[in-house]
Amino acid sequence: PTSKPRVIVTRKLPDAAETRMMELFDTKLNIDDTKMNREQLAQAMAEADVLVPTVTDAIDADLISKAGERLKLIANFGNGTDNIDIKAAMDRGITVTNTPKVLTEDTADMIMAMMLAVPRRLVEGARVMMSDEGWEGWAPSWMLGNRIYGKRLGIIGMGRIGSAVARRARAFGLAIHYHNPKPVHPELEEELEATYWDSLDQMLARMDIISINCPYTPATFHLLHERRIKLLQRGAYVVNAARGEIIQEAALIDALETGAIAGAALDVFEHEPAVSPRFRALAEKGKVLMLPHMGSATVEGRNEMGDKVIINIRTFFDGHRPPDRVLPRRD
Ligand code: 8YV
Repeated sequence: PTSKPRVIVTRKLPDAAETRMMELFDTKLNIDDTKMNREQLAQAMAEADVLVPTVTDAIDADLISKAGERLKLIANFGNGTDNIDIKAAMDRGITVTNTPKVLTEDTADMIMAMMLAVPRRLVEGARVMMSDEGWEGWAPSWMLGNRIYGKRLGIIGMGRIGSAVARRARAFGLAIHYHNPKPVHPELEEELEATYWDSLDQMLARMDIISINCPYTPATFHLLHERRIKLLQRGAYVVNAARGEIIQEAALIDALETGAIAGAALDVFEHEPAVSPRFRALAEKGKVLMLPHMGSATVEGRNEMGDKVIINIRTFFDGHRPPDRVLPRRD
């Protein structure tokens, strides 16, 4: 018997985090990094004092209702907590934490790369250089993309990541517009020279680029649905490194196939890791850039996420409120 909390980690984490967790807690790791199925998750939740899941583990109300008496903390290795039913956890007296802030800048960097890549045809160009045929040489009207500078960027969700994107985008000469449940602090709005749109519909109709930066909640499921996608301009680009479920994917694909919008850069998908073959066909044509949910994937960021998980667990078992406690949303 040990007085250390029993911590079960669902996926392989950075080495440093795992080593530290082994020292501090009675830790069960997942060295193979094989995704746990429902029964394995239920088993883990029956034995653990603390579960450390990731975005690939759906910790729903049903699993939570079957959790063991001793499960007291779900310390998510990730910022988004849409994988966890926080209300159900709270009702059972289980605290939920996440790993905010440490992945903000990395994710914003990736969003900028995505935002530039499709209009400026980065992948198409790189593909030419890697092909057997090779490069035939410069030509005045070859590989022409679309200008970014001076365009209007509409950010859906001006939180930490949205603001970090806005700061970068300003340096690229983009005009910042945003839609949020409510306007951000006037000082931040002034710093970003950002224009607030109360009406998402009205903003969508006027933007050149849309970046999705809101959390996925019941209120944002298919926020960008068919009718709203139809409001977008013909030359518009959509960037999504938030959650796939926020876009009605079938409607986005229709708009891309018919040329109703110009392109999309997507790091997340509605049914990931499955991806529609129609998306792949669009990617072949350079209309879509698809990335495998790697927006926050840096060595530094993952280590810092590990540190956060550990601090949250330690603070909790020291009898204090963990720094990154997550409460259920009111919407
Ligand atoms: C993480 C993410 O890789 O943190 C998030 O919300 O989507 C990703 O950046 C993932 O959550 C790890 O659980």
